[in-house]
Amino acid sequence: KNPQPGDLDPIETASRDEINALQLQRLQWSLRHTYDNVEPYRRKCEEQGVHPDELKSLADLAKFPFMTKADLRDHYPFGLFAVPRNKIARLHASSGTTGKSVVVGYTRSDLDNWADLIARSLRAAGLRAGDMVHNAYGYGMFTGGLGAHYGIERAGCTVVPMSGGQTEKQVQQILDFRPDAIMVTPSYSLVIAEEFERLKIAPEDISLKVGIFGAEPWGEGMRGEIEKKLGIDAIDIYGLTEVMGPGVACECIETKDGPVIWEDHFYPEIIDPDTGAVLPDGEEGELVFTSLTKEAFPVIRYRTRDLTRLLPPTARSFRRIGKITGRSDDMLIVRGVNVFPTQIEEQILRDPRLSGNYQIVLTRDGHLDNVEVRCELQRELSGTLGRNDVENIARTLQGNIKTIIGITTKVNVMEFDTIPRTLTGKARRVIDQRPKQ
Ligand code: ADP
Ligand code: K
Repeated sequence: KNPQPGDLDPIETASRDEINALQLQRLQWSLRHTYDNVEPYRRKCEEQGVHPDELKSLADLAKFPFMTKADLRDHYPFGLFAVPRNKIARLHASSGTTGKSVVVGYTRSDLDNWADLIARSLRAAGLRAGDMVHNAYGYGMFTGGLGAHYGIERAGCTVVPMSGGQTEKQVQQILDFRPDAIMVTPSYSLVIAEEFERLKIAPEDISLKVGIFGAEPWGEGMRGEIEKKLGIDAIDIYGLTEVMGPGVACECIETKDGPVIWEDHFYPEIIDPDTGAVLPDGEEGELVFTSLTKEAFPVIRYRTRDLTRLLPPTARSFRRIGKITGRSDDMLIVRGVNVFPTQIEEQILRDPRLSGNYQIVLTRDGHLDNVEVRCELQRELSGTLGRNDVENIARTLQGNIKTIIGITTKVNVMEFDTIPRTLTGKARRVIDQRPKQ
């Protein structure tokens, strides 16, 4: 399990001084590159009266403006790219705060770095060239599937590009091909584990030795359950589309004590989400990332909205992130997919027969998240429609949510005024009954 000489990139065991020096040099390049080529960010800097020349130390970064999801929405789709469109080798997308998704781009060199960092993450998870990896992250516009795919290849491993869904087939293929590792969301790994149980296959008879899990929060309880049921080491990988995708940070198998941030490519800060002030390491706040090497879509002080802490180095010279304890916005993560309540609201408002009042109820059924959308008929229609009409409204809404947001929901169309209003007039839109991690 322990890394052998040659398994690690030299910077992974470098001194703090060496890391800081590399970070400063790359940060100066990244800030300048963004300022020169991303007009909306340059304007933000001008408004705040700061210029990249003023970045003389890492701490000076605190003077520069943040980037947020709203900036991505305002400049949808390509307005924050720092290279001409014809230099973009690939696009990916994630969910935005309104109907528009967040679109990100990569140059060839960005894709190269991404593959390198996933490969480094796999080595951190104890994998070596020649190992076989079953990749059950969704392929497509999501960063998970293809991001992991090219990194698995880069690590010299055999990739099985399975993608998500079709649990029985996933399990059959694992039995037939005998992969060493699996990459998948933690919740779906337990669905796969259940299928093994159903087939009466004991954990020690499953070929998998390691699983690399991310895209949604999970805790030590879930780690224990996954490890026991699949007979593996369960490793936490963290990332987000705007910053790159999976592989911004990954846990090491020697310590399993929180994802190690690949600090030679991403500079982390923790801020107070209300004031924006930078907090010392160890204190809980909002995680902020600045990309150090990205060409196509550099981010400066990108507010992830993930709440966590920065922890001191252990297995590598880089700092780690603690468990993600929550979010400073209202984004929900449903089976690894990011969902904003306003996206569901937008689909409800498309149907003039529905009043705008609604509630989203999240529950966990076995290991998977279930979403119920409760909405109401307009006052004048209430009590006038037959069962078929009401079911029709529900089916249409369910279909629109599935096509546009990508999640399966149960839609419940109710009579007018059945969803409770609060005295403040501000409805409680989300009822999250999923067990806490
Ligand atoms: P990904 O496909 O890597 O999940 P997205 O952009 O769709 O990328 O979602 C990113 C968000 O997912 C993060 O901001 C965080 O809230 C959540 N997330 C990703 N990985 C983890 C993880 N290992 N632990 C907790 N939350 C995670
Ligand atoms: K996610």
